[in-house]
Amino acid sequence: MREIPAQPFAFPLQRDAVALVVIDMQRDFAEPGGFGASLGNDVSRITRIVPDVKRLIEGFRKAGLPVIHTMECHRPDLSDLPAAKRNRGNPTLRIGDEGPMGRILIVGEPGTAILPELAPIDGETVIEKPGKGAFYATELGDILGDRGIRQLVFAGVTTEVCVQTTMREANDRGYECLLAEEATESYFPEFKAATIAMIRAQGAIVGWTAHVDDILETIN
Ligand code: C5J
Repeated sequence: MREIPAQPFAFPLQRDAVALVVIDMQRDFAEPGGFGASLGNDVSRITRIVPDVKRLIEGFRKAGLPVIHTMECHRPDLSDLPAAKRNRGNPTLRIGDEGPMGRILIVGEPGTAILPELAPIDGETVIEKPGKGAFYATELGDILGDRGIRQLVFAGVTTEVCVQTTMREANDRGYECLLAEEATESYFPEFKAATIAMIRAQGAIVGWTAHVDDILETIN
């Protein structure tokens, strides 16, 4: 069995049962005028990880392993957007409002799209999710079950919100989870560091963390 060098100990790779899950690498989180920026965040932190996310995606494709993309987004009629979510955060633009890249976080709008450098290719699964976690109100659990996936490598944004929420639920659902450290980012460096630390604490209580280079070398 191949092992990926990881923290707190080596990750026991099952090459026939692993998938990459790329969380929410959308223009709305990475570009000025989007949702992330409307909350007062420095979005340049997110664009800086694009080359590492791209390397990871291309490595999985080259290895013939599944790549799954998620997008945080809502229906145009906002029927899947609870008031508790829309009204939170006091942003200058709320979810559903018309911004410079179209309606914020609404399916089909330009700003909601995945960054072009990281765009899904034919055959890759794209999960549209109304929550922070990728299992809530989506078909992700069924898709993974149908494909016999038991291990998930995570990349994307933001580390402590949508990535961590998804990873924690995946862990509860019995998946072995590995976070690619250079391929995830937060608007708050201290939140990224804390998330990485808490994931791998207590003997990998939520999962493992590893460097992109080590993941790529082991899968290929
Ligand atoms: C947030 C996300 N932070 N994708 N979404 O609202 O992490």
